Amino acid sequence: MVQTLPAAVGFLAEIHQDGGRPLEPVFASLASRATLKERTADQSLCTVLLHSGAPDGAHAHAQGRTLVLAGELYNQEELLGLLPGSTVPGSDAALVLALFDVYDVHAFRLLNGRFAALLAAPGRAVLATDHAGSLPLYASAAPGRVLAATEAKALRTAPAGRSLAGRPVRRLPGTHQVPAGTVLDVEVATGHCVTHRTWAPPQARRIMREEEAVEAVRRALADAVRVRTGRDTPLVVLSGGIDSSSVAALAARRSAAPVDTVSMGTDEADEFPQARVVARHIGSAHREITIPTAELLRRLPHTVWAAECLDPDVVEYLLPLTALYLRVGGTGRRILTGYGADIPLGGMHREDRLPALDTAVCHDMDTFDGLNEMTPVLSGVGGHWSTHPYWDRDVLDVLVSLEAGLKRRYGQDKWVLRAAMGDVLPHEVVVRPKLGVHEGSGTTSSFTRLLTDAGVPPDRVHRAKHLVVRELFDQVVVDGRHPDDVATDAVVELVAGRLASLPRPVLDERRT
Ligand code: IOT
Ligand code: MG
Repeated sequence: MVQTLPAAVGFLAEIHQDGGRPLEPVFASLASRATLKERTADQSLCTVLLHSGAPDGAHAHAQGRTLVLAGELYNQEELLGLLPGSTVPGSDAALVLALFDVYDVHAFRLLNGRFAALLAAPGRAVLATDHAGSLPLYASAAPGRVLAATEAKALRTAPAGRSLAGRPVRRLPGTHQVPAGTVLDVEVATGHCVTHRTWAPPQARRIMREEEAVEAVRRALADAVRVRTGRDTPLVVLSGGIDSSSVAALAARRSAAPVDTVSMGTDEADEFPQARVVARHIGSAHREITIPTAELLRRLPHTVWAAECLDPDVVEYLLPLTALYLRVGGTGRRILTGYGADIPLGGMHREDRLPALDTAVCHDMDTFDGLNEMTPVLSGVGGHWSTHPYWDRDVLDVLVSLEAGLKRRYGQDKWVLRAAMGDVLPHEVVVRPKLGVHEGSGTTSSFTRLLTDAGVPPDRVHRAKHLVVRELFDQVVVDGRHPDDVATDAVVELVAGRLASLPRPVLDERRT
C-alpha cells in the first residue's frame, strides 16, 4: 500500500555498449535528482532518477539485472502472493524484479499500477508502461545503445536512432513513445525490438443486473481510492461534479482526519458553490483558488511542456489543472483526481442513443494513448504526484465493459456511477449534470477570445488552437526552451499572422 510519494517520479536511462556522450537530463517535473552508474563486461547503464528523497527504492539489482521504476504499484498484496513466502521485496522496483525472475516480460501483465520501467540485463533492455501508459515513456535505440526517458524532451538531443515500435515523436527523429500497456524487449547490440502487449481495452460488454453493476463499480472504485491513499491525507482536486466528488467522499470515508480538497476558478467562471456543497458534506479541509484569466493563459506553455501533448482539446482540459497544480503549494502532495471517468463511461457524450454512446466509448478507448492527459508531470511541475482512481486497471476494466444501458439510464449520463454513490453524496451532487473543467473555468472561452482578439476569424479558431499548441510543443519540447521564457501572447500573434497570410483551407478546419 502506498504511504508517501513514489520512490521516483521519472528517469532518463542510457544503455551503451561502447561509450557515448551522456544526454543533458532535462525534465519538467520538479524533483531531486540522483545518478546511478553501472558497468558490466558488455555495457554501461547510466540513470538519472527524479525522486523525492529516497531514490534507492526506485532501483533494484539481482542476477546481473537492474530494474529502474518510476511510479508505483497498486496491487502489491496480490503480487506478493506469487512469490515464495520468504521473499519480501522492500520496494516496488524489487517486487517487479523478483516477478521478472519468475515470469520474464510477462511479469508486466500482472501489474496494476502507474509506472514506467526499464530493465537492463546483459545485452538486453526491456521497456514497459502500465496498462494505460499513464506515466509516459519514450525511447530511442540504435545498434549498441538504448535510451529511455519519462519525458520526450530529455531525449531531444539524442542522435537519431532506428525505428522502434511505438509512436514517433514530432520533430524528434528516432524517438518513439512506448505505447500504453506494452513491453518492448530490445536487443542492445542490434536495436532489434520485440513488442508484447500487456493490456487492451475490453471489447466485449457485460450484461449485469443494476444492483450487481452498482456494487461492482462501488467496490472497484473504493479499492482504487484505498490503494492510492494508504495512510496519507490525500488532496483531492474537487470540482463538485460526480467524478471528483465520489473520489473525495470515498477518501474521506476511510480517513480519520479530514481530507484536503481544493477547487480552482478564474475571474470569469468557477464551480465554487458546487464544490462547497461536497466539501461541507464530507467535512474536508477545503480551499478555493482563483486564478486570474491572464495567469491561466500564461500557463499554456507550461501545460504543453508538462504533457507533451499536441491535441488542443486535451490541452484545454489540462490547462486549468496545470495552473491549479502550480498554485497548490506545499511540498510533494499526493493528489487524487476524478479525471478520466468520462472516457469509459461516455460522460462527454451528451445524448441519449446507446449505439452512439458505445461508439464514443470505443473511439475514446482507441485514441487515448499518446495524449498524455494523465501524466504525473502535470502536477510534477508543482512538485506533486497525482493519481487517477478511475484509470485503475480494475476500475477501468469494469467501467469499459459495462453494457451502454448501464452507463446511460433513466435519462442520466454515468448512471451506474451516480447510483453507486447515492449513500455517500447529497442527492443534488449525485444528479448534477456534467460540466467540463474547460467550461467551468472559462478556459475554452478565454483561449478563443485571445485568438479572435488577435484577428483569427471565428471559424478558424479551432485550427488556430491546434497551431498554437503545435508551436508551443516545438518551442518547449523540441527546442528545449523553458516555458517561463515563452509568451502565450507572442505565439498567438505568430499563429494569427501565419493564418492571415495563408489561403483559406478548402479542407475542414479541424483537420491538420
Ligand atoms: P472534468 O471531468 O471536468 O475534470 C477532470 C477532473 O479535474 C475532475 O474530476 C476533478 O478532479 C478536476 N477538476 C475539474 N474541475 C475542477 C476545478 N474547478 N477545481 C478543481 N479540480 C477540478 C475532461 C473534463 O471534462 O474534465 N476530462 C474528461 C474527458 C477526457 C477526454 N479525453 C479523451 N477522450 N481521451 C475525463 O474523463 O475526465
Ligand atoms: Mg467536472
